[in-house]
Amino acid sequence: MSFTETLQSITGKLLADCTDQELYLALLELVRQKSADRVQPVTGRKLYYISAEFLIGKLLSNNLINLGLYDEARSALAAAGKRLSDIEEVEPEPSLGNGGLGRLAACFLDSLATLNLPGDGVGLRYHFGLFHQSFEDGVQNEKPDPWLTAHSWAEKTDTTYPVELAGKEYTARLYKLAVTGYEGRTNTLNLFDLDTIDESIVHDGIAFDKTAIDKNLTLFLYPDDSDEAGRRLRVYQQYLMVSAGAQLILAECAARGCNFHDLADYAAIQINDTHPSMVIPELIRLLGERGIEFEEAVEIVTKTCAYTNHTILAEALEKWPRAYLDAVVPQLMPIIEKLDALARTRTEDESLAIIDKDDRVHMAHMDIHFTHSTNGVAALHTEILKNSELHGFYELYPEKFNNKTNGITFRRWLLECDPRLTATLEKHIGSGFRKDAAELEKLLAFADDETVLNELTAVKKANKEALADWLLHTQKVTVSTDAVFDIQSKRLHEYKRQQLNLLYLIHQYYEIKAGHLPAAPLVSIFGAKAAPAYTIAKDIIHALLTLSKVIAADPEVSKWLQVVFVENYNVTAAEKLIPACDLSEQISLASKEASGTGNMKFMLNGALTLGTMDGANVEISQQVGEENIYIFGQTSDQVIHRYAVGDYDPAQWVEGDANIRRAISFLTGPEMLAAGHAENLTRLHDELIHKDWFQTLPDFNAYVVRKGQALSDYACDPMGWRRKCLVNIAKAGMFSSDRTIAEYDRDIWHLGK
Ligand code: 26M
Repeated sequence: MSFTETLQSITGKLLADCTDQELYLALLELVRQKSADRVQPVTGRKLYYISAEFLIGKLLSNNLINLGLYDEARSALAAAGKRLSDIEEVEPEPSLGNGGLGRLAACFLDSLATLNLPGDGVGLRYHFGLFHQSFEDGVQNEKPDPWLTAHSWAEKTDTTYPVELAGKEYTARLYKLAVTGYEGRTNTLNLFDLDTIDESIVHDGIAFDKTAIDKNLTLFLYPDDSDEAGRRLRVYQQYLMVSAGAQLILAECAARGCNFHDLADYAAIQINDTHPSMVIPELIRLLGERGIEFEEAVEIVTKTCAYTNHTILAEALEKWPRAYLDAVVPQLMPIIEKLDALARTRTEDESLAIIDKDDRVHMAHMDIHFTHSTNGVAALHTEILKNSELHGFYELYPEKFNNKTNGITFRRWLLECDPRLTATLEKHIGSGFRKDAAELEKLLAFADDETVLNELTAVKKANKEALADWLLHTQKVTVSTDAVFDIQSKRLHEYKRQQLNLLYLIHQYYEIKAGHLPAAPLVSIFGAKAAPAYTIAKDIIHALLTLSKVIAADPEVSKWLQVVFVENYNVTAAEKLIPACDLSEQISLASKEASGTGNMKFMLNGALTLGTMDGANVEISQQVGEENIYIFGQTSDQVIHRYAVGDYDPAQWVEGDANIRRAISFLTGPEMLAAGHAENLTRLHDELIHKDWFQTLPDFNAYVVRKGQALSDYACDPMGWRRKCLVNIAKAGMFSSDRTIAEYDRDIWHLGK
């Protein structure tokens, strides 16, 4: 049967007579059938990647590409007068993650299946993903973001497990979502849910009754910052995930012949940050029910589990008050206490204990003591863990610590999102890079080939036109594709320093007014959601939206400068923004961004990085060489030292530097107050002058200079610029998540063996 015939046999009518919705459902069904054909039996060790977030994004095109059906599907639809891109619009995005951590989990699933490794995900089936963001009166507004439609990728199963929360029994139901690799096998993303969830209890945006657990437990993915009742709900969610997950793992292993004493020969469990850490005591509890003594259970669990740390930010490291855990998971507390006692026999250092003197349970500490591997997510991050944040643990268990620099799947972040670049690469270096990212280096042979460089320029221009179209249709803004497209898209956090970019833009506003024109016009594009309770983050969004209005209303400045804040930044938006970017903003305070993965996506799509020596920027810089990246600012050592001394005083920088003073004062000046809200602007102004916790001001001048250099290179040396872009694409191979997964397998998992 031809592709058209197969599809018509599903729809029961001619493709030309189908709506986009009907075609979407038919393609979904077809992909399901083809994915099922690629399920393979498991032998030896199988991975369970357990994570509170899987930011999978839309799946239709990704699955068609991985199944090798994309071109066929597109032509069959075109022959019937339909466009695949229109059908893509029908699919709602599953935004089941906050940002990098969740997207990493999704990239890892793709690479596991592509490398033919047995590796499933374990998580939660949230009814709403991260909230939908809209801007009203210059302020972020949050609404539910539904993705579960009558037909969705996650299929209901008959498998259920009992889970006891606060002494009451609930029933966790398993849903399965097929994950098919590129020319690879099909694995499973296992998502748990309760049948009793009631979406109708959501009111006024994303508010809901927090007490009715049976109705609300899996309603929402938690934004990474929330109130007291929300934090308590997180413990409920986490235990639902790990208890159902652990029962699933034990059942699957038993079905393959495991007697539980040999669990580590059947399963490897990767704990993605501390959200799933309760899987450790839960497995010990379940093994106990199956007749295994505490000491042996601890050994088995330690051999089976490994832990990944994704941040050094103290406010993000989970420490649950014992009272919470006593209330929600009383069955785990005796085990956690025994683990704490056991850990205390290994060290006298009180700071390494699981339960501290204030009766808080440190989830990361439990992970490090009772798993066999702790890894950081970029070289610098792992060094900081070993040398400062987790130094005591490193002294106790040096053999457990290792680095696994993050990566991204090139299927979604090159083949799918940038078909123009993919085709151009293929023309010159063949198609080997599709399976082996290291082959991108072949492009270096064309570094001085003007024809190739011109083709890359044409690709970028076409992608910028496509983005301009999309911005016009979705955001109602017009941008000039002759300008430099400068993009900062990522979660809104003070440590990521969108406020540094904001101060730069104000500085440029003044410079242009004074007749000091930049080398090139600039379109400065932001995409970012702020956690609903993160006040200053929301103030930064407000300041950028207000500045955007002020500049747009000023004909003198708007010829040279435009600020665009894209509403509801998500994976779908990222796929539009990244291929069109000239300059990628990666300007976190050195030492604070564990890795970053957006930095890799932009580089792969031929953008140049303007960044600090932080996270994986350090490795990007090593790969491309310092002449092909714009680095500025304090080093992580300088930052860590400044924090240690504790003498940072932003007021001194404001007093000592007229440009800084001018830029900050503008926030509460007449232009901004006329266009925005005094309360938000004043709060941000005061925060910068009195706290500036992430040291924006010491990096301000270096940032202005380096960004000026980038703009002038772009304008004055276009061939030199494009050559740098080529080197970035060619050197992106090491940031493929295939490389990352191969390293996890080699050093930690040993799958299939
Ligand atoms: C929460 C509230 C206020 C400020 C910060 C947070 C917060 C920060 C980090 C919460 C959780 C955080 O860590 C988890 C996380 O998402 N880490 C990200 O993981 C990615 C994948 O490894 C890395 O690329 C990112 O650098 C890292 O921030």
